[in-house]
Amino acid sequence: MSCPSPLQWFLGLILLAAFSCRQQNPAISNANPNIVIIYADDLGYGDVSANGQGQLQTPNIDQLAETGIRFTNGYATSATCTPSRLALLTGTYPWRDKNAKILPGNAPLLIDTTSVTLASLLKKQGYATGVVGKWHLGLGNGDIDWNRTIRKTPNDLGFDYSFIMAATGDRVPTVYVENRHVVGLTPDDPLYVRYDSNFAGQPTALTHPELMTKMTWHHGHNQSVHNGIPRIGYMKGGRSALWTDEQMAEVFLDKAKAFIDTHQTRKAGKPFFLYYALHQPHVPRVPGAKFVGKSGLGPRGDAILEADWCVGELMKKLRQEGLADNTLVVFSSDNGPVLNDGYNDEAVEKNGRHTPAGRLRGGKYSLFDAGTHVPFIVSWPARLKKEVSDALVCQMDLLASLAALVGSDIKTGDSKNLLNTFLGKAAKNQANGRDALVLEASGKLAFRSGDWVFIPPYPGKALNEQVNIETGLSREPQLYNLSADPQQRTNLARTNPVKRTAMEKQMKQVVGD
Ligand code: NG6
Ligand code: CA
Repeated sequence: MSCPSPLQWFLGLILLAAFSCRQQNPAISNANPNIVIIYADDLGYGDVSANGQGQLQTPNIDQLAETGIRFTNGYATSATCTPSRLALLTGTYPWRDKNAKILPGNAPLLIDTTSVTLASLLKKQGYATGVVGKWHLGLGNGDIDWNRTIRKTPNDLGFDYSFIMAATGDRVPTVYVENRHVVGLTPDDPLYVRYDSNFAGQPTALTHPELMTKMTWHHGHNQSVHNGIPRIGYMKGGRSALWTDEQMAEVFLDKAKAFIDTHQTRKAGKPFFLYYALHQPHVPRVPGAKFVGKSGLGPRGDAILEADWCVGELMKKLRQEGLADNTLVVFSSDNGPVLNDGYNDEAVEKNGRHTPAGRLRGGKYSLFDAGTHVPFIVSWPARLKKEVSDALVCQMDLLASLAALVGSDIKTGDSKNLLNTFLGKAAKNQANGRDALVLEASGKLAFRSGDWVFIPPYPGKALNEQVNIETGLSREPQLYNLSADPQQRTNLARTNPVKRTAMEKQMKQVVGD
């Protein structure tokens, strides 16, 4: 028998390499699906048509519920953005960290770089990890020079790739940060950011109201103006890097798709985790041209239709790459809805009969249910059947649950392993979700246990007049039974002291005194 020729050797080696690559590649397995978390900003329970309580149509988000589980008792931990995001990524109650409140655009990174995050744990299990969109968890050490390499970014928390806005659309700096650099910044026009006082000689919405060509402010938002829109905070220079709000949805979507291209299973031989943090429908609501006027509900409704389109485009990309079946997608929102959040954008005037919070009481910033009770869908076509679950689940539980899914043995704090609930194996009743959950709004806490909610007495106004949302604060203790009274209309604290005392005691056991 003759020896193999060099060409035969070469072909043999290629075959061997291809075979061993398949052996090592766990990505297609059911235990290691790709994972995408799509996280909307200020989207209410009733803003998603699958939940059946509003007037808007969100067909692409609804489609996720066709291939998975729609949770009717899904919660963010908090009624504002930063704390909810902290809990989502670290699996820890945000009220344990006194700095976990709405951050300015120049805040230091809130999460310790030694902490376990969703990204770091999945990376450890062999995932390629990326975040695209709204960050709002701080960057650097608090003294960022935006013109240099930024030292502490999502890339220090387990993300291989990041393309983010630092805080919110209404906060400076209005630039994108990719990994450790401001995108498009040129040295001839450096960028400076401050929140305490303006830079000498720089215009603001107060000194130069004529700069507000696209939107005027209603409350707050009267400092630096960019793209005809007044913002929170002061900014100088960096003109080459400033974003265009109308293009933001496409910019983030393109980066999310590019991440899938770069890291998608077949090329990189790894599963991926993408945290796609949409900006919509947070203020300022400036959707792209094709969505303007589409909803009939003004810019807020249009921004939601744009968000729905983004979801559809991302799913289309997964299908095109043959990845849709084995990708687990979680869709949720960081807090409840608000109409007037500081701009004159006709959100109130054009809302019509739409109910952003569905039938729930309150909204963003509120301790009432709509502050934290949000849309929550888990889709995974390869594994899940369409189902509606009323189990009590929280975004904070994704950490322990996904850890269990990918075989990680990390220790988690407040995060509960609800993998069976998220995968629909459990029966459809609350016994399979959490027993209890602490809810937070502006540092004040409420407690849900089973169907019951207890709100301790707090000083403070019952109505946040600026946004016209009930705060949930009262000097009287409040006790509601959500199964009989989802709108929290009947306070049972006086008529059912036994339950009230039990709830109070249970809450203290979790929160401390
Ligand atoms: C508030 C802003 C509001 C919004 C919110 C953060 C004012 C008057 N209001 O302080 O417009 O930016 O912060 O929203 O400035 S969140 O969804 O990121 O938590
Ligand atoms: Ca938010």
